[in-house]
Amino acid sequence: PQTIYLSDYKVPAYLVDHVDLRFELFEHGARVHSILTVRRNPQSDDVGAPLVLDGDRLVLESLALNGTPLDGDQYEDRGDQLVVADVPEQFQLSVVTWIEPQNNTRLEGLYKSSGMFCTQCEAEGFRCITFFPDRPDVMARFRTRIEADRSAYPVLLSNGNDIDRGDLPDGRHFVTWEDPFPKPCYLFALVAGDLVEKRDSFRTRSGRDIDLRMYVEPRNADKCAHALDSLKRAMRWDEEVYGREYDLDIFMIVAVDDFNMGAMENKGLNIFNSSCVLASQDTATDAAYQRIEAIVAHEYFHNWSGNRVTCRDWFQLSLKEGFTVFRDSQFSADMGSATVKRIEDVTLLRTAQFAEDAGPMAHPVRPSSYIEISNFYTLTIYEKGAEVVRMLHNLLGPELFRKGSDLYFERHDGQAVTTDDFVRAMEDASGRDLSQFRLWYEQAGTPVLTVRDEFDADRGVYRLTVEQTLPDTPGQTDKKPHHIPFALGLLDRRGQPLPLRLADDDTEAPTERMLELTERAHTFEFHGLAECPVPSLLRNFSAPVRLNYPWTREQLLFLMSHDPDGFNRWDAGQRLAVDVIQSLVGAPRDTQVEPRLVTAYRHLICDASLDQALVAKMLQLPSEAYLIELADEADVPAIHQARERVLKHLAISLRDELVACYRRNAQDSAYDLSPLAIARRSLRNTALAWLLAINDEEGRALAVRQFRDADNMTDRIGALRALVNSDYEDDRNQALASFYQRYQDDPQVVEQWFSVQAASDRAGQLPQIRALLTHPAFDWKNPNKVRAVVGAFAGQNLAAFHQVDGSGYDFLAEQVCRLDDSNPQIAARLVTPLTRWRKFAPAYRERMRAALERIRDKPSLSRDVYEVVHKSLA
Ligand code: DPP
Ligand code: ZN
Repeated sequence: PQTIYLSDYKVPAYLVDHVDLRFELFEHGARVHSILTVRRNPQSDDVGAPLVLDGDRLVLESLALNGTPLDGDQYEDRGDQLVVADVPEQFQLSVVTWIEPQNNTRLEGLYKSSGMFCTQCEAEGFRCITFFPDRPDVMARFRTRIEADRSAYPVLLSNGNDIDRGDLPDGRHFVTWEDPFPKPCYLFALVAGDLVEKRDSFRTRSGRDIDLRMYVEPRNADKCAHALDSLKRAMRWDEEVYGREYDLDIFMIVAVDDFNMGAMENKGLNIFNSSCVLASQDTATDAAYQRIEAIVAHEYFHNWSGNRVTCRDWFQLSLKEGFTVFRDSQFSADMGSATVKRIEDVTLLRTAQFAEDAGPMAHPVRPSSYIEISNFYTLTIYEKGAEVVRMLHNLLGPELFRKGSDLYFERHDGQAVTTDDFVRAMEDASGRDLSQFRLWYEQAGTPVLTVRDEFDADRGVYRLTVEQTLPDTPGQTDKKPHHIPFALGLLDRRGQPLPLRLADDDTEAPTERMLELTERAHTFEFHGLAECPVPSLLRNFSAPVRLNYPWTREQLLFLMSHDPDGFNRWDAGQRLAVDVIQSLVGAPRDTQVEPRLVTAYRHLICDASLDQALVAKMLQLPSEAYLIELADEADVPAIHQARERVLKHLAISLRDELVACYRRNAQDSAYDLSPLAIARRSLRNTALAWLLAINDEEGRALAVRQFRDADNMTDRIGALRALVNSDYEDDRNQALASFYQRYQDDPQVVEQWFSVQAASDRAGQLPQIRALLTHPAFDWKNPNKVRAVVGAFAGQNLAAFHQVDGSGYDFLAEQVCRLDDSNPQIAARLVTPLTRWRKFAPAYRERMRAALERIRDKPSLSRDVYEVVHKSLA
């Protein structure tokens, strides 16, 4: 396979102004008629270049230029490209292709999912539909006519406005859609199915009424309200916070069961993975409700950050994704608890993105090469990309940042641009020099900040030295220092914030500062201090870095209860727990568990005056995945045991407090989704999980009762999970059976049922995982099912996956190979846990590498898996 380089970028030789599409949809295939209105690009110096169109697995039926059919010697069909050598300055090209959506298991382009036709064109799926310059800097106006059987496909949708519809012979009908906004073909969408429509409306700030329509299969008609409400909140929020108003008259959402991604922001016609949009009290957890709200908002926000202003090429993917993730995280923070949202984002970043950044697939936020672009929809592009935008927000402050985003949208509306254009808009609006900041887009790897401090009691000066280093990553060494916003505060011994005087005469000093690091090392002196303060560093995680400071357990305990920054209060607790667990990894059995950890947790559980949402988060011990990420040479069973030991020690020591906590937080009013109600459900389910981890009989009775009586999915699956992870084998099996019995007709709930088992070291050992793969509800063609079993096993059930005989790795390799031919995108995703092989203790490492080699040696490996495996082994 070929590597594509950013440095090879050339403007397109031809532009397409208009696309006229006609789809004839049948059960045995689809005929796609396309008429492209093309002209030479005046910006291109490639004069006389042939017209080159992309295509993938297409059967070309006919080709005509300005109405005249072309002979075989006037064009060349190279399989992945259609080349027409002699074309005039302007012309119309008519192309007819034949495709087979019913056999499309890759779920790219046009395919069928539970009886409906749907599309996924980002990044390069449109070329699976018809020949086209499939690149985001070619923006065209689309008109789309869809023809299909009327009774099987009463609903026919595409982008924009429906301008015509009618009947055709043989029980068929058509609808024509026109999208007035020029767009790249990756934003094209089509849906045809027997769907019910849920309607709502939204009045924009300028007084236009927007028709909101959601389309789902009839059985899901009662699961649309949350998505539609979320959509309206997102529309209002984007007007208020970014000044962005919706532009078409209709906004549509469709739920599809078989979908590679979470959702897709097609212009005016967002298509969602059912699991990211459908919700009811009985079937969706609190986490799912929040995820749906965030994803609906994310896709909606793309209408400006992605669609109106799009990417010049796929190296710029983070231009739209990083910015849009930042926007949706701001939105979620505004809708619920901002601190909790920050904790969740940072947890994901530190656990998974830092791991990616330290592994063989490490790449900059703006990569400079790729083999398969689908492999670059990564945590780095999305989550680190969002952190980079957040740092701009931190450096500029909210007003200048808004000025910058206004300028960006105004300057580039209707254009396909680069991350550099985004930074320039921020620069021009703020007057700040961001040239060093741009390195965040170019350099891969997570910076490490090492902080030292000393107190000069005689002068009352506290001196803080911050050094930054940037690790080497594949293809990048000797990197330059980053421009880093570093927020901090200092506390006195009673926990009061101290003024941060950077000079002696600093009288009105603030108690929190956003320092800026630009050199390899900085020393800051804080004056006028009577005692040595406790530093609160990198508040609210002001930059995506690893922070090293020699915290004492005393300091961490102090910050856990005193830091005014909620995020840092949580982080102090995490650091303490990490320190305690790490000290037990491989330690003798009789090593004591830090008693002050128990005291601190007792305080969290018992003090009902604390912010319960924050407490619910603080009670979550650092995950095994995070502990592995922090280890130099991870010994997974030892980490697993040490973590279990701490958890059980806490549960035994705090047994009565946990029961009291459970009872105090029992459901006492109607189900609602307020942050407090969510926190209380989280607390009672944590209490249950801990009690069952120590085989507590009362806990077991509470779990069985909660499982039976719950009026919502959070509580029902919380009890199920606790039982599944307990030693009560009969209860576990009974609960699993009754849960399945109740929800077997609901694919989204069955997915949860699969993953509860696959992620559990009790119910998800290899033989049980293999049994799940042959369960009647399992379906290799459905990515959610594959993720729920294979993904959850390898990604969450770490002690079971990391068997010293390598059986877990062999299993994963087998499933990757099995999926590679039918759905290479998902297959490549599944490889991820193996890519980290260098991170593990030698016995494991070698077997992980052997599994990668087994995948490498599979005949006819897809480009997707090829890239991940070869880069991992390099
Ligand atoms: N569907 C993906 C997202 O919205 C790709 N655009 O992030
Ligand atoms: Zn996105």
